[in-house]
Amino acid sequence: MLGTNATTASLERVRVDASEQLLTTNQGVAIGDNQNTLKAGLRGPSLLEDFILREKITHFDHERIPERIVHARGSAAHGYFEAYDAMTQYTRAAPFAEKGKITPVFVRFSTVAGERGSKDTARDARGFAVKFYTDEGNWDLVGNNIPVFFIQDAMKFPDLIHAVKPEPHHGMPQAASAHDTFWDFVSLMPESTHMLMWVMSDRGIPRSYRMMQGFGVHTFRLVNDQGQSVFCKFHWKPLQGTHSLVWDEAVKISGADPDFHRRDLWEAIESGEFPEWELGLQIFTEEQAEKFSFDVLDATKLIPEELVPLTPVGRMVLNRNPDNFFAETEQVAFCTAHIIPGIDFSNDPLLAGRIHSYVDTQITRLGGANFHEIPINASLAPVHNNQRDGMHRQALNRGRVAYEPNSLAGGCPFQAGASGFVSFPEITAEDKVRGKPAKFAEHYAQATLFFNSQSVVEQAHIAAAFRFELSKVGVPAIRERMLSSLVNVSQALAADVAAGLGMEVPDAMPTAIVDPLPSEVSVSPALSLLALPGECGIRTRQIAVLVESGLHHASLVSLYEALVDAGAVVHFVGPRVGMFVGDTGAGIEANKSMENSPGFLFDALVVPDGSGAVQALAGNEHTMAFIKDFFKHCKTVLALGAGQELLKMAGIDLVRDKDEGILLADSADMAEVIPTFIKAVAAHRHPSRDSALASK
Ligand code: HDE
Repeated sequence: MLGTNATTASLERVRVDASEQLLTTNQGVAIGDNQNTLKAGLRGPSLLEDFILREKITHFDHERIPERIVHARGSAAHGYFEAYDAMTQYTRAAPFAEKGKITPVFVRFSTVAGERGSKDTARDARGFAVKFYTDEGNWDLVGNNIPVFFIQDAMKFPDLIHAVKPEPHHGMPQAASAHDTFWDFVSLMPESTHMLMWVMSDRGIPRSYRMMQGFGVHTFRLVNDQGQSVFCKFHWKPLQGTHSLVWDEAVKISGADPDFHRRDLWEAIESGEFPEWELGLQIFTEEQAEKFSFDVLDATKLIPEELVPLTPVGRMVLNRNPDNFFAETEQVAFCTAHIIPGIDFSNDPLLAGRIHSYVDTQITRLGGANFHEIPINASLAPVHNNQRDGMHRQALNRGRVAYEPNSLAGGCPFQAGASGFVSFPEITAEDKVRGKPAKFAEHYAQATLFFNSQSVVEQAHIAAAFRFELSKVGVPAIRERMLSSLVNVSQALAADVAAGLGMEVPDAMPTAIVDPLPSEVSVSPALSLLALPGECGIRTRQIAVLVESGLHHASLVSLYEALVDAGAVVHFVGPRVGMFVGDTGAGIEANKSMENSPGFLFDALVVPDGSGAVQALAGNEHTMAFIKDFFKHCKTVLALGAGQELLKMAGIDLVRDKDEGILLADSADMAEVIPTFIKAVAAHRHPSRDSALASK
């Protein structure tokens, strides 16, 4: 079986396989008739004694549990983490104890604002929650795909979420921040500006869960076995490259395939293409942190990699899909309070609120205090304590002792002392206050750093996203207030957005701090998606090959073989599904149709040679829209021989055929064009063709 690890054995106990088995009630009684209610006569009333009907309906009536208040829509997979080296110098945490150590993990990715059945490709942050089943208990690293957050203090979280969720009077819009209440709130909260820049960038619409970075966001502590501590930030880097959609594509995909990211993750793992991430740590001391121009306890700030570089410490591979979506993905309960010896918290006030929130919400969602016993949540390390009873208790704790100290059970279970979890003895002796440290008052420097670190195309996409979102805001004063905040980030950005809204650029919003400390870094290439090293080949890339009877068969066969060899997933897309006959009389079967799978669902397009096929495709109502989206979304297109005519008909100006990623070739030249095509697809997209550049 694909990807076994230590969790496979522990979950085996609850796996159920009904093959060759009789249908039974929950009490194990075999059911004779699963079609008809018990009645007094064939046309008579149904009988109350029908325990089979009543058990079935009663269970059905209770099949739904409350969805998560945030991150309701998600997808998950099993896998493992492998340490590159022992990190004992910094931490005694079990996963980093020795080189090559393997720790099983379960990872859930999610959107934040949308409900459980909402679309995958909404503009939003993405959750990136990792449960490590370590030898010393469960450690949950509950992160996002963006390294900063909207707010500095947990006190504001319910306000933020109430503002972004559908407006309470009419329940709209679903899975979208483009509405008045969200922008009202964030425009009054300048600390959210940095995170807004990330969400409005293409990071807010990832290509795949497999192609996102992950971040622990907060500053955490590492503690070694001598009790010495350093600060650290956690970063996950996808080995598949970090790639995003473009907005027009994301909107269209949400209609054609709301499960786009869920399907992508599932299919990759089913086909043995296991996604992989490298874990990197930014390690720094408290003394270093004090000198930074920002506060490391402020979750709206990141630490530029130029200031504290990443130390790669291991890799994570996801190699097994869940057996059951509800039992695993839905019932998994992550919690920032789940830490293990060697990891500790910092005093980030946002983190403090999270330490409370997760268990609290899960008690409602999972129906009581015993959800740690649900198989997906159970620790692989043994659990012994004096907690007892409660709803749905599974453990059969034996004996009469459920207290400590005791003599009747020989003092067991006994506390571990220094070998157990010991909180880092940080010295704290200050007045009880409600307030913020001075550096928290600086709200714009890193928003500007982010914007200035983007390429021209990325900046144009950020401006377009602000324009789109604010154009959906009905109250002009909110638009204006947000613009006045953006002036503090970049005059050019504010001007661009204002022009798109038909407004004047207002005066800058007054800032909370007049004389901020100078930033250490003014440009950080690591913040630009397009500047990230991205040569990741074409494994799992979805390539559409248009097919129709009369196509040039030999050229497609050689292309198909080369692409499959390179790990791509090739789809033959026809005017309908089923067989088509090529020029040699050989058949090619379309597994998709242009109607059921529009062009924007694929990463690249091949238009076949063969005049009969081209003529028939030209007459199909879907062909032009199918082709145009590849061009619009700057994806790679290869047109062979007569197929080039279709590009012309779609309005693609072949005089500009030098455009990056538009490849024209004769069927005779396949050997030459295949490597060029593969290279172009590996580039993901060709931003030099982006229409946003036209106005630059
Ligand atoms: Fe969460 N968050 N959060 N959050 N969060 C939840 O817990 C909360 C925050 C994150 O796949 C909830 O079980 C508060 C930051 C992820 O199951 C809830 C605050 C980051 C997931 C909750 C934050 C996250 C959640 C809802 C501010 C990135 C999904 C259901 C103080 C570092 C985990 C649940 C999964 C889920 C509270 C802010 C990430 C309500 C109070 C910052 C990935 O407890």
